Amino acid sequence: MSADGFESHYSATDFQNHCQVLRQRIEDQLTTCTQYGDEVPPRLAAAIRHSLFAPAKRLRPLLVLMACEACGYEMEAALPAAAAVEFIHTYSLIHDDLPAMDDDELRRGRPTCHVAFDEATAILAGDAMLAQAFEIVATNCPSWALPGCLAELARAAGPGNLVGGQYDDLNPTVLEQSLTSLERIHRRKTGALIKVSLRMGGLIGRASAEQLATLERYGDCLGLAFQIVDDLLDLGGDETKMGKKTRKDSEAGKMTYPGLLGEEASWQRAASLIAEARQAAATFGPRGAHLEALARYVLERNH
Ligand code: GRG
Repeated sequence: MSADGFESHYSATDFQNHCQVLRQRIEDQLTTCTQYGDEVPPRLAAAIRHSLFAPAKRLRPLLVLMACEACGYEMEAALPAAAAVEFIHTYSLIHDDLPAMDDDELRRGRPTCHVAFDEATAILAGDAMLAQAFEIVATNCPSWALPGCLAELARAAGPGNLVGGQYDDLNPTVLEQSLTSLERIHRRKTGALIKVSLRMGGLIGRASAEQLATLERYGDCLGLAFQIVDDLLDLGGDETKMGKKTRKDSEAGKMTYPGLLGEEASWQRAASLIAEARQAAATFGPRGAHLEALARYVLERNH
């Protein structure tokens, strides 16, 4: 039993080792997905690989695999969905970094796609990755999960979630300076992809309705906590470890959790969300141990 009262099934080292094994499987799947033929312009392929294979945590694909595992199903079946969600996440980072949006020069420790290549190439690399994500799911997802995965992934990436959340984040109004509107933005901009990762893993893992609801609750808490920690790291994190410019949001006067709640209360809110996520993971018994450990990592991460 750990100091905070939760039973720990794995040591931190065991968990890190397990994540390394899963990450290698994810990298292999991403490599397979980027074996392009002559019809793909080489420079476009290079731009996609530049952003996709820069050092990244692979949080969302890990969630797909761990959710499938929590339901007791062979996680191999979830690898294509795991790759697809990383394609969509990477596309969103490439477009977010463009001059028309966040205008960033550093991402994942590398020059952003439009800096390393050019703006048109970065836009097209993102467009290509979004479309390819659906091809990956459509052609590789187990039949029982296919309609659900396609529809839910499209909804998470669409105007009511990822794109809508990004839109509101870019167009804040004075009226929106409240915790409710901040959480509304983040549930869509960051939370939706995290939640759909868990739901796709569950659908592929033949989860019951009750298990899917638990994964969703876990995802809700994890997604918000992830964003709060992101805001806190943006304020006090190490730029080299983060692989991107920090303090940008606070300097630009953007609405952030520490800005609205203060640092101490933000850490407390993140910790209580993570405790709730861990309780949800614990209902899967030992098979939920990796999800439980991952939630702990989200609170303790430094990049
Ligand atoms: C362009 C439609 C569109 C959406 C962009 C990704 C995004 C939405 C905005 C990025 C702004 C930001 C810093 C959001 C905070 C949460 C987040 C998505 C962080 C980056 O994800 P990580 O930490 O990164 O999982 P890695 O590189 O490890 O994958």
